[in-house]
Amino acid sequence: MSIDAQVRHTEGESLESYLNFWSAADKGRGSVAAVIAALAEAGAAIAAVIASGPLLGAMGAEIGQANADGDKQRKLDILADEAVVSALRRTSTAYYASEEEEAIVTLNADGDLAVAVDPLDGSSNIEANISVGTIFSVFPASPAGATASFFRPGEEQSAGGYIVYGPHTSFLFTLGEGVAYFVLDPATRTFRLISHGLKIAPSTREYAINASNYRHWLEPIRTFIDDCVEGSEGPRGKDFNMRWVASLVAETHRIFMRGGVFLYPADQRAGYEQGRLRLLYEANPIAFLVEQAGGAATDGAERVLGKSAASLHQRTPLVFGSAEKVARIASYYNDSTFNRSRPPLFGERGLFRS
Ligand code: AFP
Repeated sequence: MSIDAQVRHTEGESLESYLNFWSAADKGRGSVAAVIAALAEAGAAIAAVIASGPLLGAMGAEIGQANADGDKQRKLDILADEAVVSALRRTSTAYYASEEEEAIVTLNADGDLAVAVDPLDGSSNIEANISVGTIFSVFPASPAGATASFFRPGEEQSAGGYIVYGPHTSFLFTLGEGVAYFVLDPATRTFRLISHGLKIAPSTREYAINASNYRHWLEPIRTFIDDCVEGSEGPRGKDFNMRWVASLVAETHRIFMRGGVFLYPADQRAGYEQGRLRLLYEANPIAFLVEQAGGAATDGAERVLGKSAASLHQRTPLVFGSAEKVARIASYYNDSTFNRSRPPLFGERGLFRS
């Protein structure tokens, strides 16, 4: 991890002090700062429940309904959604979009923000005691209403971030001025600053993908992974390592801490034509954070932050992380002459080792 020198913030500073400093610079910033504080409060409450695990009952138990996206809802999904909504009700959030809600919910009609949230990402990992998280994206509310507030390019976000409930609870967010990294102090239940201006290592030898989907992938992804797997004997001329937690927040946090690239591409399974992850409350905030840290995020054809959602739970293929690696993967997509049986191209790829 490398950190930009920033003198105005000190390690251990409270989230409250950090947000007060930021919002004092401009009158319009207060409502965004209040949303970050509310999400932190909800996150601390969710972290406390997760820390108790099965002592509070079977939090990973499916409760019979499928959410708007077709995934089975678990007890903790609902609890997390309720914690987030009740915290946001006390802010100037006009519109709330959630993985757990079929449609946009109006919270405070006079509010000036629109907040999209995946309250509990990776919930299928709960019983295994593997990290799960909350992901969020904040847009200015549009005078044109709820839909227009969300269906716009991700680059118009005011803030984005995630909370990871792992061995400790980490909170990374961006207000468009770099990435701030906080950790929850369990003694005081307050978030304290670890660093400001977090950067993602530009290059990496580590990738994350669910390799059991190999046979469903399209040619560019298969070839990229084949090249990695061949390691020092293949066109890349070096060895790679692979990780897959199946929890987007945990993968993202690992990439922030030590570099790497994450891939959830489109594939040939029914329902995966646009990958698995959701644009509004997963890809958008992750892409915003990653770009703010010097990394990159693409759907293979275009920059994620240039995309506009056309539906609330829209999926998108997602590749993000170390900038050089993301550019390299995009170049596999852009190679229209791709044909694995043609050795010259294989050799040509080998010329651009990164
Ligand atoms: P859940 O919240 O249903 O566990 O889904 C999490 C997730 O959307 C994302 O965090 C992972 O990257 C992805 O699913 C893993 O899914 P696969 O099982 O397809 O690898």
